[in-house]
Amino acid sequence: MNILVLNGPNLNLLGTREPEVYGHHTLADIEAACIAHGKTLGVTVSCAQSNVEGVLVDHLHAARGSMDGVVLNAGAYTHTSIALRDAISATRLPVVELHLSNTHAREEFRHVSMIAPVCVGVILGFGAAGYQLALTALHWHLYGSRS
Ligand code: CA2
Repeated sequence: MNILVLNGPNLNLLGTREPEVYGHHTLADIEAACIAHGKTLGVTVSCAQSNVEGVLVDHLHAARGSMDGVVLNAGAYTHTSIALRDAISATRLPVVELHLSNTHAREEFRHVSMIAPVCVGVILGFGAAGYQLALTALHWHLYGSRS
């Protein structure tokens, strides 16, 4: 099984600023932990990050045919991007929406997700551990009923 962990804008800055909101882990730490957790699940994890909306769309398109599912932290594009929503629908892959912070406990504009309706589920508020939770959830979604 192949899973893409895709991160959106500004998440390359993790660990450098706002640790009270996003924690102390860098994106490299999180990606390494995802790959290691994937091994315990028997999953090959690939990671990508972009600050550019269209590049994220391209990653989703490329995932079709090569990946079994996607863990997506779309960052602020979560709240604005119909293009990402359409790309998720187009891939027909199961996508888990993921956020480090509890977006519902923050500003009102973060309470809205354009992508949640086309994702299989949402995990938020558990910091970096959320990525492992999302991988486990996606593994369960794909194979849980068979194992
Ligand atoms: O909580 C999350 O994971 C978010 O997706 C993070 C986004 C935010 O726009 C979403 O509402 C919730 C922002 C990521 C910004 O990351 C930074 C990391 C370090 C320093 C500054 C920003």
